[in-house]
This record gives sequence, structure tokens and C-alpha cells, in this order.
Amino acid sequence: MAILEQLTSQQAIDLENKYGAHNYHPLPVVLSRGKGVYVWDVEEKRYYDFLSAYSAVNQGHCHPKIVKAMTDQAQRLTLTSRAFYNDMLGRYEKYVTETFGFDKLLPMNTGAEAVETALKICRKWAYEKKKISENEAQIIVCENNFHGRTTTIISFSNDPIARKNFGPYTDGFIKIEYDNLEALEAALKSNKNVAGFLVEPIQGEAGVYVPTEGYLNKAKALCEKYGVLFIADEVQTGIARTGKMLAVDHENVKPDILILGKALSGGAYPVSAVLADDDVMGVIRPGNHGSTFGGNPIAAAVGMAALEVVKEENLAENAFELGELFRSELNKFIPTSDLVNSVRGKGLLNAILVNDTEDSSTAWDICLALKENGLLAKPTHGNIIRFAPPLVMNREQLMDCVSIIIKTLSEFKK
Ligand code: IF1
Repeated sequence: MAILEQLTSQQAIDLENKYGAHNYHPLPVVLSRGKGVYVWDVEEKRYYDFLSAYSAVNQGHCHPKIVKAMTDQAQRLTLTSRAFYNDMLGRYEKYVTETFGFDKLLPMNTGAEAVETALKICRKWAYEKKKISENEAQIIVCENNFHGRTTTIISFSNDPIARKNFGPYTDGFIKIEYDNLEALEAALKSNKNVAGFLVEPIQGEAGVYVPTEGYLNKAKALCEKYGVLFIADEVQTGIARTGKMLAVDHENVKPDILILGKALSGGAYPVSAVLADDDVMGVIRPGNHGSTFGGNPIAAAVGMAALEVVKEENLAENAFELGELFRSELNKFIPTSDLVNSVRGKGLLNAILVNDTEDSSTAWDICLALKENGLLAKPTHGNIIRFAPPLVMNREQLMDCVSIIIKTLSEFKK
């Protein structure tokens, strides 16, 4: 079969099932084209994308500015490794550090790599600056976290499906309840070897859990009080998704270490980054850390274009306004439905709680019905459906999606 010959959806699904590891259970739709808020399947049916590749495609599919930056750079220089300088990395680092207000950036590729990088920087800072005894550093994390899929990261996950049978696990993590300041202070008080606190400003995979107003600000203050680094994982919540450039901006919190990924590239290319000021990033010296593709010229070109799009098209403001509208419209509908308990979120990172048990297939079945009605979304855990469209969506398109969602929920029979 010619590699690019047109496939039917079933042929594409059969190929993945036969030749691909079964590490996902995708919705039965085969996408072949994307533009802005829309994607098309191989039979040319159009859908609204209400997942945005888990908030990586905030700028919309195949944004012309990002695609041009990628293709132009790809014809000039794709990869040099960091054995040599290149003419794109420094200007990218300057642009991104000035955008978010940090001294330094360490470039990586995936979100999990950036989280791992942040953990390593935090530990090294603890040994060399806080003088914690070597190999004794502890990092506080939250129950129901999601920070990626590496062995160290799943070591502090409490999701059995993501964790079981991948041991032995990495030591050095203390788990506390999310959105619980007393638990955080208790852990800080009772452990003199705490190096950092790693937190998602909104817990995405856990089901778009928005913490109590003030939680992030008070948690940062506790970290300062106890001399511990506040590490914000904004891989999913960052880059304007929640109605501000960063989710921590809603509480004017500056993390000691900021982790970015996903929409840092607009979904065009794997680009992630760790940002920190010199007193923290200065612990990293040549040979301590790296990556073949980290900081490559294409990533730099794409990253700058992706951030320019966010600024030029006011995507944070748009996400803020459309998010308010989305939750307001759903909150009018919910009292009339026995299928949905609530809607929650910030900006255009939202989720509905389906009125059924976690192990029911109701959320999945609703997503199948949404697909039939031209909108793609997927459940997170069990009975929660995440709604996260590209931030380039306009009011008319959002209202069209609200109509599709309400129509689907109204007609849905368990
Ligand atoms: C999957 C969701 C999961 C993340 C946060 C780091 C990473 C992620 C806050 C790692 C990645 C992705 C991974 C993907 C599904 C999706 C996801 F929450 F976004 F929906 F799993 F929880 N920090 N999230 O959300 O970034 O290495 O993937 O680039 O693994 O199934 P990555």
C-alpha cells in the first residue's frame, strides 16, 4: 500500500490495532485534516475540536503563522544538538523569559521531560543552596496529580492504571491532599528535607479541579516561609488556556520554577521549557542535563511564533470571555437535566460532571453522541467530560457548540 494512499476510517483503525501498541482507547474517529477550531475525518465529516489535543492546540489547528515558521526553519536548519550554538535558540530564550518574567530557560521537548528537569533542578538546588543532606531531598506533590508518564513521575501518581507494575518506584516524594493548605503546612513543618512543592494550578486529568480562590497564593507564601521552591506545572493550564497567560496569574503568583509544554508550540511540534531565576537555574552547569532535540532551531522558531499568536490574537482575553459564556450557558441548562450535575473550570478549560458512577460508560457514550453531532470531546476520569476548544474560537462558534452539547445531552438516553 502506498504510504499516502487514501484510507477509510476502518482501514486506519485496523492498521493501528494490528501494528500499534494498545496504550490508548481512542474515540472511533479518524482525523485527517485540521484548521482552526475544526478537524475533518477521512470521510470529510467536519467536527468542532473540543479537546485541542489536551490543550496543546490553543492557537487552533495548522495556524498559518506557526506552520510558516516551522516550514521556513525546516528548510534552513532543523537540528544542531547543543554541541554547537545556533542562531535561533538565544533569541527564543530571550523572548520566552521576557514573556514570563524569568532570568533563564532550559529547553526540552515534552511536558514530562520538563517536569523531570524541574525535579532535578529542585533537588540540586536543595543540596547546593539549602544544604540538605545528599539523597535526602523530599518534594511535596498532590493526590490525583498528573505530571506525565516517566517512571519517576508515575512513582508519585496515585492512579493505579498509570502506576501499577512499573516499579520499583523513585523515592523522595510526599503526597498531600490537593487544595489543602493545612496539609501543606503540616508536611512543611514535619519534614526538614523538603526541597519543593510541585502543583498543577488546576488539576486537569483529575477532572478540571479548580482549587479554592487564594490556594496558590497562600501555598506560595508557605513555600517562602519554609524555604521551599514552588514549582508550577502549567503544561496544560498555561499559554492562555484558563483566561490568563498562566493559571497562576489569576492569583498573581510567580513560581520559583515554571514548567511549560503543549501549546508552547501550538501543537505543531514537541516544545517544552523550564523557567527559573538565576539563583535557582544557576545550579545547572555544563554536563548536568540535556537532550538531543532540546532547544533545536525548529522548536525555537515554532515556540516564538506560537507565543506571538497568543499575544497578537488576544487569546487569553478571548478564553476568559468565552469561558464565562460557556459556563453561564451550561449553568442555565443543568437545572433542567438529570444527566449533568455541574460544570466547572476557568477560561476555556472546563468539564461537566455526569450524573453517573465513575465506572459507568455514560460519559463515554455521551462523547460518542457528541461525535455524531459534530463535536469531539473525551472523558477524563469515569464520569467527567473535559471541554477544551482552541482559544481562537469566536462567540458564534462557541454558541454553536453549546447548542450541540445541550441538544446531545437533552436527547441522550442512558
Ligand atoms: C497522556 C491531560 C493527561 C499534563 C501536565 C505534564 C504533562 C501533561 C499537567 C506531560 C500531559 C497529557 C498526556 C496524555 C493525556 C494528557 C493528559 F491531562 F492533558 F488530559 F494524561 F492527564 N503536566 N497531559 O497534563 O506532558 O509528556 O504528555 O508532553 O499521557 O495520556 P507530555
